[in-house]
Amino acid sequence: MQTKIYKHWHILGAGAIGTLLAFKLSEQQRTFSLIGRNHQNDDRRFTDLKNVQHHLTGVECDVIDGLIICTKSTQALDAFASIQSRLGPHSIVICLFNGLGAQQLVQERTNCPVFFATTTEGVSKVAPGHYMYKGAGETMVDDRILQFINRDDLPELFNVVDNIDERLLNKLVVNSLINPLTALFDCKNGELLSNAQAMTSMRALAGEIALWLSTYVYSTSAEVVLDMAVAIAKSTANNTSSMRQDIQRKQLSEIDFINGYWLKHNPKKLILGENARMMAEIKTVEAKFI
Ligand code: KPL
Repeated sequence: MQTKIYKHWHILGAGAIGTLLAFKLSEQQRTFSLIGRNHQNDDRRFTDLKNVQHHLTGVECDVIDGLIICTKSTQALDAFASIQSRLGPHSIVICLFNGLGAQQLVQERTNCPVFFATTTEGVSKVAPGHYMYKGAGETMVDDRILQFINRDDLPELFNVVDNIDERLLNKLVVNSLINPLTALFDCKNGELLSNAQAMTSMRALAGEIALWLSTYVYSTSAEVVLDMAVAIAKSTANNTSSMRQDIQRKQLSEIDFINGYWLKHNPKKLILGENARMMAEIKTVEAKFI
């Protein structure tokens, strides 16, 4: 099959991961448009791992061929709808955001091919419009994308993988056990491990999610699920989770697309009381400022 050439990329969402992508593309001497909240090309500053600061400027380009959505999962569908009229017959869409569920909503809205992606890159906001690279990670995209695009046209940071669904589920497991608890206990990821109440809750979440996975996807145990989250809580001990950051900034969290995913996709009505409690408690906190 003849593939189109994708040289210019539109990045929807000018936050931490969007800015990292813009930086990686500029390093490859590729052009990009970085579309932020005001729908214009946003300028960004980015400090790389060697502590060198870069000024990133996008290029205006009306027609969108390659689109990477890096918004919060809560904003992905609205943001996509706002630029959808600019997509052409060869457009392809990559969803690179936390959680699960919003990707499917984007997919249902368009006839363009939509590919799921996930990342473990560490980038933090240090000032308005300024982001800093905190730790290199891995960014993975579904290898089915190669049916539509040459490998060389993909931004270099993407690794193509044949098990993106499994990787997204693993990330969802980790986020479900760590993120709401760090937000509710207002602590760093590693501090959960010495908090008896948080660990009791984490164990209950692990049991419910192991039941969900064993019922609908693959057989696993609460220990395996818990170990996965404990390992990440240790390796990111000093991190402030994305959900704790959202709550600290008085922004809507991604709880609907994290713990909410297990509850929403549960045709056998498994009892997932601790996940439901996390949802309710985070929503109670959000209701105070939204
Ligand atoms: O992905 C994360 C998040 O904060 O959303 C973890 C892995 C928990 C790291 O902070």
